[in-house]
Amino acid sequence: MMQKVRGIVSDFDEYQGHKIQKLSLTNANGVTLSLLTLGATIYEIMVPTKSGTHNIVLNYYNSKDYLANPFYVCMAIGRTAGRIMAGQIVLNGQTTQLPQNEGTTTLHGGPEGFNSQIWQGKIIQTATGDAIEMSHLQTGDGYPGEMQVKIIYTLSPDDVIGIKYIATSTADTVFNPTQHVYFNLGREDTIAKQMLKINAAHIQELDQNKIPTGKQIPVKHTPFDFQQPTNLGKAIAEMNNTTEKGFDDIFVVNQDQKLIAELSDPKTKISVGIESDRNGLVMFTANSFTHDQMNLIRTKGVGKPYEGITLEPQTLSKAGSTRDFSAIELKKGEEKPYTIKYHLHYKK
Ligand code: G6D
Repeated sequence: MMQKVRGIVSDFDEYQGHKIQKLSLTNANGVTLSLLTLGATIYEIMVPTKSGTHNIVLNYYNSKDYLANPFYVCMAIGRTAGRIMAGQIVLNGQTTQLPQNEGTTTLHGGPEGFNSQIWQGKIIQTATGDAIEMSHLQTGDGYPGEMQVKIIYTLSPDDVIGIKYIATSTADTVFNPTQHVYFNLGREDTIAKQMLKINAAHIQELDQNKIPTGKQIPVKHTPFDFQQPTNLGKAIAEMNNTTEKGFDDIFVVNQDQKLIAELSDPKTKISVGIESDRNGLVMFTANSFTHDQMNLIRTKGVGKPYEGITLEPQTLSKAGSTRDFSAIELKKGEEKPYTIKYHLHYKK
């Protein structure tokens, strides 16, 4: 009988007078998923390898480090991932002005987004063993309606991490959550030697504020073509003449295959397959990581460009200049769950 997944809760540290807890799940293979109640942040994904267990996500020494910079490292993102032009949402003909936290844009749910909240965490029981439930009543963020949010994190006996976002609101609102996980599957400071495959033939055209214009661009014969496993160092080098000097783009994923993307490291033999029930994937290669303000454990207290790569499943925004929010609308009292899965593979 396969040993069930076990969950434990421990104290991590304090943030602004609040106790921050760490909740962990471990399966019989020795894989561990850990979360912090600050920002429903994925703190560790530990996989067993020949040379010991390896953390494949970026993390900090302290809770305060997570909010000391604008990079949302491994944090839950919501109510809406991505950027909202002029911070204005239009629902039922009504315009709501949201707080703007990137010039005139609202980024990642604004200044009171999911990442900035302290969530209630608890271990719950499921058929395959323990799971982690993070819950929070999202109010005061400027969005319509009070939103009760639950995020259920699971680790299966066969090494699949599941994240299920469930929300209900007291008024028609918008909901497009994601997890801003920075993966680094190798033992190096950067992801340059890692390979990426994305099942997407187009990216969204973005304006100078990184707002989707509504136009899609074919990736064929461009540095954005990851339809076959592609070396990230080479792809990033092809972006050297751009202002971004790397990727920060929205891929229009084909949902005809189980996985929408796969990241792998040829040396550690670790790979992560991304599964999603939505049509968009943001990829950001940490181009603007700074030397200071980033007390990252991997690089002993500093941040380095390309230290990790985010793969953020979400619903493609039609909004942009079209102001159409129908794709991410959540009607009053409606429940519209979204799921992300990380399929872990490694060599023991
Ligand atoms: C930068 O433009 C990028 C975003 O996509 C990313 O989410 C953020 O850094 C952390 O603003």
